[in-house]
Amino acid sequence: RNLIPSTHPRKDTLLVREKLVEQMETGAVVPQGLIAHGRGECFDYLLGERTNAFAERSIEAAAALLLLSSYPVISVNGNMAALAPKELVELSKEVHAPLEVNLFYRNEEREKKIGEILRDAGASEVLGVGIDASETIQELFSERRKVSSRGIYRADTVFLAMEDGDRTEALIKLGKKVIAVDLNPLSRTSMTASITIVDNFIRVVPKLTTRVKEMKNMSKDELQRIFQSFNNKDNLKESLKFISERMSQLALSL
Ligand code: PTJ
Repeated sequence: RNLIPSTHPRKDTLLVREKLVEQMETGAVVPQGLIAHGRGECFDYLLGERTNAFAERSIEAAAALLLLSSYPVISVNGNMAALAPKELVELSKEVHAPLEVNLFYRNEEREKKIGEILRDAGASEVLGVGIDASETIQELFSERRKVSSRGIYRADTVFLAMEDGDRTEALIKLGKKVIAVDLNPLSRTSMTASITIVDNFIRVVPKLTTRVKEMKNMSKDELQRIFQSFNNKDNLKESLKFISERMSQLALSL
C-alpha cells in the first residue's frame, strides 16, 4: 500500500486491489476472488469506468423492486464484504433487507470472518453463519445451497453480486426475483437475473441506496410501472452495443 505513489494515475484502482489483497490475507476473500476481480476490472475498462445510462436505468428498476418486495435479502460473498461493507449495511437498513453470508468456497472460518466485517461496519445481525445456514436449496450443488431459513430461503427478492452462474438460475426457478451486479453482461448470472446492473459493485451500492431514498415516497403503482417497464435483455443489449460503439470510436481516435 505504501508503495503506491499518491500521484499514480490509477491510484484508486490500485487501492481497491489492496483492499482485496488485505482481506485475502485475513481469509475473508479467496484467491479466486482476485481472479474474478481482474475480470471485472477488464470489463470496467471497456465500459469507461463509470455508471452508464443503461446502468442508471437498471439501478432505478432495482430500487423499485426492492421497495415492492415483501422480504428482500442481500446475499454477501467475500469480495462484496471486502469492497463495500459499510455501504452494504446502509443499503440493508434502508430497504429493511437482512444481510446473509453465502459463499461458493464456504468454510466456517470465512463465514465468521465475513460476519465480523459486516458487524464492524454496523450490521446488527448477519444471517447464514454456522448453523443458521441449515436450510438447503435442492436445485444447487455447490456450497451456495446452504441458506438461512430466516433469509434467502424465504426471500422473495435476492440482491447479489460477483457470482458464478448456477445460483441465479436456481433462485429464479424457485420463483424468486434476483437483482445481480455484474460487470460482465455476457455472464450466466447477467443473462438469467431479473435485473442485471452492468456496473462496478463499488459504484452501484451507494447509488442504489440513494435511489431507494429518493423513490421511497412513490406509490406502489408508480413503482410497479417502473419495474414492469424494465426489460433485462434489452438493457444487456444496450450495454453490449455501448461497449462495441465505444471501442469503434476509440479505434478511430488512435
Ligand atoms: O467469496 P466466495 O467464496 O463466494 O467466492 C466469490 C467468487 C467471486 C470467487 C466467485 O463467486 C466466482 O468465482 O465468481 P466468478 O464466476 O469469477 O464471477 C464473478 C463475476 O463478477 C465476473 O463476471 C466478473 O466480471 C464480475 N465482477 C468482478 N468484480 C466486479 C464484478 N462485477 C461488478 N463489480 C465488480 N467490482
